[in-house]
Amino acid sequence: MSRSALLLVDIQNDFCPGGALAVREGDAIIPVVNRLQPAFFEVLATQDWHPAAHGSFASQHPGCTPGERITLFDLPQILWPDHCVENTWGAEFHPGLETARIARVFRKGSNPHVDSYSGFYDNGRRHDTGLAAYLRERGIGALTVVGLATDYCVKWTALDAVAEGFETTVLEPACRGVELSPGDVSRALQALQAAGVRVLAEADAGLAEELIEQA
Ligand code: VGL
Ligand code: ZN
Repeated sequence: MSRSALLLVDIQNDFCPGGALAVREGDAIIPVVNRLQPAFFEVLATQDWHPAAHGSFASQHPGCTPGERITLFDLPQILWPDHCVENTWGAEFHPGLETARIARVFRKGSNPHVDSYSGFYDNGRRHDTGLAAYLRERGIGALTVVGLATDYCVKWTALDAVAEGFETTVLEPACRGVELSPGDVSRALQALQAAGVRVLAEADAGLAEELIEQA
């Protein structure tokens, strides 16, 4: 059986209640995620890490408000509140997250001109974080993706993982979404399944843990 890694996506203060881009119940995943960690060969994380003047921030576009859609250097872009600004509290991992086992952190979103939802590539697929090469070097063939937010960074990370040939699982009880429009989370999960990602749902949570314990 191939080595399996757990990828913690953007479990940062700004995506949790009290943060700038709070995801409903974002912090509810933390005990679940902490419990899962020891079952994996390796634990990795991504961190949304923006300069203060990032182009995805509505504040950088006079007259625009968060949630609006614009074109940013030829790519469609949803405007967000200022969030996960490098070296600020909002960009730090949530204090409840167990970080001692994290072998490596892949930061994304540092280029002010392009957003980066996936932990593998920016939205224009020009910059590579090195995650795919890292997994291959370590002999990791399977990736379980958990974290925030289901409909953005979890979704695009898992889609890239499966496209890169990794056996990819998303554990629904260990993810929460933004839901800018109602139904975004369920549409994201459907898109993941259609792409060949194994999505383990709430009802399968016990099963998910069993599977992981056997891995
Ligand atoms: C995310 C919106 C903007 C995420 C990051 O982590 O899902 N969403 N930046
Ligand atoms: Zn961001």
